[in-house]
Amino acid sequence: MSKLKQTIKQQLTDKIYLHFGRRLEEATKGQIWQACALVIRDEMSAKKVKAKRTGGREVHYLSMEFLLGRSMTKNAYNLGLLDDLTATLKDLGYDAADIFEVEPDAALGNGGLGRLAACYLDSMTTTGLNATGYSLCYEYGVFAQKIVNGEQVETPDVWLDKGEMWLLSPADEVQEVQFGGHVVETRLNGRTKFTVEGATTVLAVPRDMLIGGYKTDNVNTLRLWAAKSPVSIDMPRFFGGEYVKSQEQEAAAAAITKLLYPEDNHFEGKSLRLRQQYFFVSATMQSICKRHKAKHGTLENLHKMHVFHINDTHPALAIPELLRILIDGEGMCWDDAWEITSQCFAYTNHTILSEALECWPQSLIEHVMPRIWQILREINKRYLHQIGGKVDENDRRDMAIVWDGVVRMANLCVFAAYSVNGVSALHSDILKEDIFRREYAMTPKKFTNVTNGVDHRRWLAQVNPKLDGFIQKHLHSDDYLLKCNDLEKLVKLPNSVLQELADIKREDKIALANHLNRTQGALIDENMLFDVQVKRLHEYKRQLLNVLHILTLYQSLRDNSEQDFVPRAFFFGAKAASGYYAAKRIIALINSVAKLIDNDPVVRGRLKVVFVENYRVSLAELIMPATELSEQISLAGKEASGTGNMKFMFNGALTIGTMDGANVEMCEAAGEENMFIFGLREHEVEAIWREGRHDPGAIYRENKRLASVMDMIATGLDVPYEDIAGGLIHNDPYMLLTDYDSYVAEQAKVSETYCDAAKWNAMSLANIAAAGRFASDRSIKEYAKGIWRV
Ligand code: 26W
Repeated sequence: MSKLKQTIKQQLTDKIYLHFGRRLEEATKGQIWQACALVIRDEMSAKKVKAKRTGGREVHYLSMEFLLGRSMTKNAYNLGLLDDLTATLKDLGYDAADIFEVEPDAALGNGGLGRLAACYLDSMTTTGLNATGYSLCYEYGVFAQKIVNGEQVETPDVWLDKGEMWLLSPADEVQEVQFGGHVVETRLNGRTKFTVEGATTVLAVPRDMLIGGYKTDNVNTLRLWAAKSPVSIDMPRFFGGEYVKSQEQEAAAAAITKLLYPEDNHFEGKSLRLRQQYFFVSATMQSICKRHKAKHGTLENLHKMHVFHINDTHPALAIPELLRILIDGEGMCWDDAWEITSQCFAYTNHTILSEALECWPQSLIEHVMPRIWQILREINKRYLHQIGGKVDENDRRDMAIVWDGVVRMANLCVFAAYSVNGVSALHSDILKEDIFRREYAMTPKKFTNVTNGVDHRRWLAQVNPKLDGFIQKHLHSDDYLLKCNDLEKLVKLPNSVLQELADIKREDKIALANHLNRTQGALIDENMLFDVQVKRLHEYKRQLLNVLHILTLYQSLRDNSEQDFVPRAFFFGAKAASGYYAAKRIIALINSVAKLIDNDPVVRGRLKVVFVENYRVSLAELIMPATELSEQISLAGKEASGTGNMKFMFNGALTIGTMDGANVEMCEAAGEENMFIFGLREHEVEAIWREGRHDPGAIYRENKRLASVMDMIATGLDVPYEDIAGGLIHNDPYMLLTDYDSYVAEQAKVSETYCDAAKWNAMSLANIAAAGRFASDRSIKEYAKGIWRV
């Protein structure tokens, strides 16, 4: 046994002995997992103590979501311990994969925005930045999805029982957050002093997760705030027999971080959500300001040493909260406080869907945080004054931060932040030309683009060790793990390597098929083309367009079962927000189509539809390597970037996609000949709306093939879906019918290309070779240099 393995074994023995009072041989699987977590956590703590910090500006990344997934393999991999840990477990008689599966996903996020934050934490740490992530310690992450009779059922997602092992609790850094009450103004030395009386205090307890980087001693922290009442029990009430009432205050406080709201790209305006947001930013800003003041004795130089990054508008209340701390806490005048604040914040926009833009009722803000409301009103007044003469009345109305009793968070961010960016070139252009065009005209320098990226160490090397081995073997080094552009060298490889690539894909397909057979009883033939669409369920992402294509193939096979046909397995994985009825109907439809195909001997064996239950990070890690065709088919202009598209690309899948979000740049990088592009371009979509040419009813009447598929959806399945078909005919806001023919034609090209295995594999290699620029290391370097200036 190697020395490292011996050390790990000794440490595991000690942990089991000290924490569970058992001998290693007597430990349960869960205890072995916990012991592994402790060993790794200790290793990171030790590194953190030793880490030397550079003096530059500190980055604080504020995000309501961090979709982390599992941490064990990630941390072990980054520490360079994964192989030895795996081998040690094997020596002890365990299957390491079995132990690693004990860990629940930390699903503290919904989708793209949350997973991006997790990838960025890794890259910030690996590239050596002094950065801290901040979020909430939700007791329940995004719901666990069950499919019952074809429909989604939500169940609570318990993660803390085990996830807690990663968390440290620095009790001396608890913060106090005030809610409600009323503002009292007193005059003191010619100035007005604002205090809030009658407020309710909620404690913010920090739960810190250490984040280790790859091949570096740098260790950063993700700070998750948990809410707690200062009074856990009302003793007189309890002894008076009011047992439930005696604990109400604690319950009310704990409710704040009870669960993550499952709405993705849809604003709900719930009062508890507003409380979550303020709790989050108030605790964060207070703790940073306190630490800074303790060290420097003043907050006057805060902007020189810190930058606060706002991940979409959800943490935007950090802006008035900082003003509050500077004015009410430090006694600064407005102008001085504003001078500092306006140099502290950078804002990233992640969506232009109007229903996703946060607009809070003024009355709610006033009620929940009266002092913050006053500050917002003052910002708005000064902003309107500043733009006063420069814009007309319509623009003034659209640019206002507060208008007609509504507070618009995006307008607040664009005005107060010194930097505003979108997440792909196309998306950033839309920000400049459309939703923020007026602000862009006034302050063009503020606006930039940073195209998203993904952590390729996790999403390639770690989840696809065979592909990682292939790359290292042929590039004769592992440099690409830190220098993502090294992947470009793969283009020079001779065609003789392509079979190896195909063999790897085949093994990964078998692994996925076996897993889905084991977990949900799916029977999948690994010889089929694996065609995958995994992402949140949303009408704009057009899972329904995919269904239209599947039913087109189905009908074509029914009409002529003798035709040459490339067998395909279609995989869907998607959660629908609990209140999103249309999305839930689409899940039910997909399951109906799956059933139809399974029960039909004519198509069975040539078509297969699998709805992957409870799609999440740990499942994505199995799916990405096994995918051959990645579906990125949103209506052009709607998907800000997409990041799943990049993960597939790193794993050698080919993409069928629209010219939307980062697909545009993927196409530029890999070459159009290596992608399957279809559909309207963004400017064409615009023109159709502008000229009033959108007419889905006409398309339905004229396109026989499409009409027949839609009629089947309406009344030809096990249950009717007339609502879905009718919605398309009468409304179709995401233009599925308009793009249908082009999509089906491109899909035919996919099948044709797949028959030429050599060509397919060459295209796959070309995609991997071009994927380097979609690594989050590249994105983070751009943020560091261009935006954070660190
Ligand atoms: C207030 C409700 C709400 C919740 C979440 C509104 C908006 C959101 C997110 C901003 C939605 C989201 O995750 N957007 C995705 O962000 C990814 C990372 O930049 C992009 O790749 C996706 O295209 C974008 O949809």
